[in-house]
Amino acid sequence: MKTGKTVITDPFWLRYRSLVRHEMIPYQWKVLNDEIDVRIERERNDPSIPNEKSHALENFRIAAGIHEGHHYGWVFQDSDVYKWLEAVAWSLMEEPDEDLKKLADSVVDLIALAQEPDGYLGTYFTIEEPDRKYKSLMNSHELYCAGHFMEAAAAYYEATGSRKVLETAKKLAAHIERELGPEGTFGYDGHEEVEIGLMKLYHLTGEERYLRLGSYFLRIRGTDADFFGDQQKTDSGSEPLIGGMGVFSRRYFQAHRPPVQQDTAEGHAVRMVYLCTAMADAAASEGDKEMLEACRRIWRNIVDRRMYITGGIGSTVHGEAFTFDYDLPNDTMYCETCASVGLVFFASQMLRSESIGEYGDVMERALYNTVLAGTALDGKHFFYVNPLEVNPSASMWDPGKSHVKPVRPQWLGCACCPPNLARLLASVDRYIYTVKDDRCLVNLYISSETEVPVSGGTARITQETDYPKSGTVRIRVGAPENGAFDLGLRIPGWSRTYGVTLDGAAADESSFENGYFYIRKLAGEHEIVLNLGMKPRLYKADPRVRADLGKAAMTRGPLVYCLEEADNGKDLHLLSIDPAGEVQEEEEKGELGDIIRITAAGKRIREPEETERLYRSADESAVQEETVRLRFIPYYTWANRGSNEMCVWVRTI
Ligand code: FUB
Ligand code: ZN
Repeated sequence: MKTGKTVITDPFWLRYRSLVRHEMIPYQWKVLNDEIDVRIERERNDPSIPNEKSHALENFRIAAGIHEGHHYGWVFQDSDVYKWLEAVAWSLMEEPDEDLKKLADSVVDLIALAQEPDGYLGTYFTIEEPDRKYKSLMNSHELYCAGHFMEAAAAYYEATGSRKVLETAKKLAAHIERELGPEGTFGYDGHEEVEIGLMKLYHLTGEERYLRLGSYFLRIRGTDADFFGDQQKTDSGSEPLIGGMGVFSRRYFQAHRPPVQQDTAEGHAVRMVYLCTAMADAAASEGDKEMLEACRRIWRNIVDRRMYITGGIGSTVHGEAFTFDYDLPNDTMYCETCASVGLVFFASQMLRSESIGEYGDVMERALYNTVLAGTALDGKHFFYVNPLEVNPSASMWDPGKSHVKPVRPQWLGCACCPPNLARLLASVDRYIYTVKDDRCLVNLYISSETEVPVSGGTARITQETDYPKSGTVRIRVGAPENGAFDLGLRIPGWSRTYGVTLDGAAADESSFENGYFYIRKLAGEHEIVLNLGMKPRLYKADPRVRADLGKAAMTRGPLVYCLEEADNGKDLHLLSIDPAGEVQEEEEKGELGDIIRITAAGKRIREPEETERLYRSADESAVQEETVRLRFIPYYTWANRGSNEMCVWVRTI
């Protein structure tokens, strides 16, 4: 069941929503339309990465026959436009704007013009290699782009009622169904996403064919002996669609076995979580137990062994991928912004099947840390890769760390992350609640007003909070007198102490179940107050995580903190924290926004006076240390003061 429109009134999130609407969307439009001169950085030192311009909208104009020319950019460049359109849709739902709508309508017109009469949509193949359509699905991203268009179309239709966008998406889905559906040629995309798009079309229209086609792609994946290899043998294209992909095994594409038989998070991280998002959606929509079980197993593997404390995933730049259990290096990792966006999607879909607070915890961890860190505070610079430790000299001189950027670029050769981030931030209201039968889960604490369907009518829910600065959340409920529903408040895993009152009296403590505190059988008007302890807390990693042994990470509420050179001087590795020392919180309104800064007792190793000897005997080298105060800032605010060192994990004294 869907909630009604949720109106966000929260200072923390209103700032981000306004940033998306007034900075990101116009800025990204100008970049996608090649209207402004920005420095487009390659995401790593790889000269084959196209970085002269975006050309994303121009590709559509050429495919539509409006302009002449060639396709430029990645074979999946179209998806940048679709994600932008989706961000616009969510933003219009929040804040109607005729000019923006007109602009977006013109983009819909352009997309429809670029669509071929039979429904095919994909500018690269229309312009450059029409005979190669669907012939090289390992790398072509045709269905990936289609999925993003379907998602955008569903959101844009919801926002504006545009028949054109919906008809264009349906025509595309019908084309895919004809060509690659159960009656067509066997095949699935190397990058999962169309499955999510089809599910969105299903939810929007209620037409079962989209659910069936999405499930079909999920089911046939990995059932073949070597589908991608076989397609390559007959591929007529002279050049590979994406260079260097030959080194990857089927595991990279999650095609080493059927998804329902997979147990661990393998391969490209974004693909993995998009696959899981679609499977979890199908599981919730169809009650498919096998898919739910697979999602549970993969979830456990990610959360227990392969996820960073920041909610980042993907331990290596090679294939932007997962590696092996407990391999979580802090300075070479990938932690792509899109991967954490996908983790939020995955968690949210799991909540539809099971009311388990951990899904909300991970959603919150990814959202408030890696996802938010993906944008600079100005909304016009973006991280693709979100490190937990940075030394700008290493990024500059170590070719193995060229992907670890110390400051957010204005744009990237592969620009998948910036519009992905925009569409999530613009739709964050959709992740606050999960409503099922007569149960409403409050997953995120964000000041807002909403209406949820309950038996006997509609319940109004108003949240007031200054979260994540404060841990106090005041929730007012207005439910039908003759109805009754259960409200579940997520008690975050990080919260040691909490209290709940109902109309001023302590609520029944036995109501805690799987991470949610339930106020049961609510009818009529009530006020509930949740108090979460927000004291800063140090975390340690499982000792099997080599990179974090002997180190601790500072947190406060859902926020992970970090040290930056700007506040602590150079050579952050010389610093250590005293876990028993005094910790202070300071409210600060400045260049990093409205934050709580944390200071803690620590030490700094003094550099030896004699600098000639790189190594000295252990018995003559007692380190000299001085007492210092370590100054921590929220991780999401790092890299907003120029290039400097940063680290999340700090040695303990
Ligand atoms: O392949 C399309 C997108 O580009 C992926 O999701 C990102 O990881 C980047 O490789
Ligand atoms: Zn990305």
